[in-house]
Amino acid sequence: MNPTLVVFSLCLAFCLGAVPHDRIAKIFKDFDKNGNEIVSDTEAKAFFTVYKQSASDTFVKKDLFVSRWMRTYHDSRFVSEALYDKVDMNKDGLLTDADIPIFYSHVDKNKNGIEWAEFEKVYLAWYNELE
Ligand SMILES: [Ca+2]
Ligand SMILES: [Ca+2]
Ligand SMILES: [Ca+2]
Repeated sequence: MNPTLVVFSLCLAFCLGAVPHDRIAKIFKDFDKNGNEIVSDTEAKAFFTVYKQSASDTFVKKDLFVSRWMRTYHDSRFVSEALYDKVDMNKDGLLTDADIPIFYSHVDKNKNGIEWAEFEKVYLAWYNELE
């Protein structure tokens, strides 16, 4: 195989396959604070609390979430805004503590904590809806 073709094939494999998976893996790792490969309900709540302006706030501001998400995970503004709307599970326009249990049970289908496969499945489903 000539070098140009090798570079092209590598890019094709990497660009199409690996990029979203790397991103999801990083998000999952940030959720899973204690690194036991299961996201507990406490870890899920703590993950979103980080996006509040102050810990006593009752909701996460959309503009803060979006700018921070874009900076941390390099998703586009469009995707980051759409993710906020997705995690706003009760569709009242705000990401609050009330949304987290709904989000949690949506992802954790078999009720044993959120595993990687479950997390990846939901993220990819949401991501693909946006394209
Ligand atoms: Ca964990
Ligand atoms: Ca909500
Ligand atoms: Ca599970």
